[in-house]
Amino acid sequence: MSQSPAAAGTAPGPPAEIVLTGDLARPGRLTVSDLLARPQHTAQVAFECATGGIRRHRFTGPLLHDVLSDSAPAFDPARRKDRLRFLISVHGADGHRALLSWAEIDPDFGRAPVLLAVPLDGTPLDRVGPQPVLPQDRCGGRHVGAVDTIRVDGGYPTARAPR
Ligand SMILES: Nc1nc2c(c(=O)[nH]1)N[C@H]1C(S)=C(S)[C@@H](COP(=O)(O)O)O[C@H]1N2
Ligand SMILES: [Mo]
Repeated sequence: MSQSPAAAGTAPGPPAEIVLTGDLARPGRLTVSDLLARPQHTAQVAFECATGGIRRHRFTGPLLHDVLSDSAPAFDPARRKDRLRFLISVHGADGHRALLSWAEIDPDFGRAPVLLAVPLDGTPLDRVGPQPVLPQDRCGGRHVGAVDTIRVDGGYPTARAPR
C-alpha cells in the first residue's frame, strides 16, 4: 500500500464507503459509522510479512459474518449445506484482493473471527474504510486495506435442495 492506513484515516475528504454486492437480498453500501453502531470485537495480531517483517496491530470492529448476514445472502439459512457454495471476494482499491469462503466465517463451520476493523491501532478509518482482518493468519496479506467492494457469490445453485 502506498499510504499507511493511519495517515489516510485522518486525511480530509468524504467518508469512505464499501459496496456490498453479489448474491444478496439486501445489497448496499456501508460506512465506518454504520459499522461502529454494531457490537464491537477486538483482535491483537502479529503478522509475519514476507517483505516488511513482523507487523503488530490492534483491530476493533464488528464480525464480518454479522455484517454480511444482515445483507441476506441468497442461501436458505436453515440449510447448512446450501451455504457451502458461497464465496466472499474482498477487493482493495489498488487491485489487491482476497477470497474467503462463507464456510470459513460461518459459526457452524470454520468459525473464523474475521473482523471488519474500523479503528486500526486506535486510528479511525472513516476516510479509508474498514479493513478485514483474519486474526489467526500468519501473513498479513488478507488484511486488505482500502477495501472498496465485498462481493458474495453463490455460484450455481444446486439442482436439488440440499439437507
Ligand atoms: N489494499 C492492499 N491491502 C494490503 C496489501 C496490499 O498490497 N494492498 N498488502 C497486504 C500485506 S502483504 C500486508 S503484510 C499488510 C501490511 O499492512 P500494514 O502495513 O498495515 O502492517 O497489508 C496487506 N493489505
Ligand atoms: Mo505482507
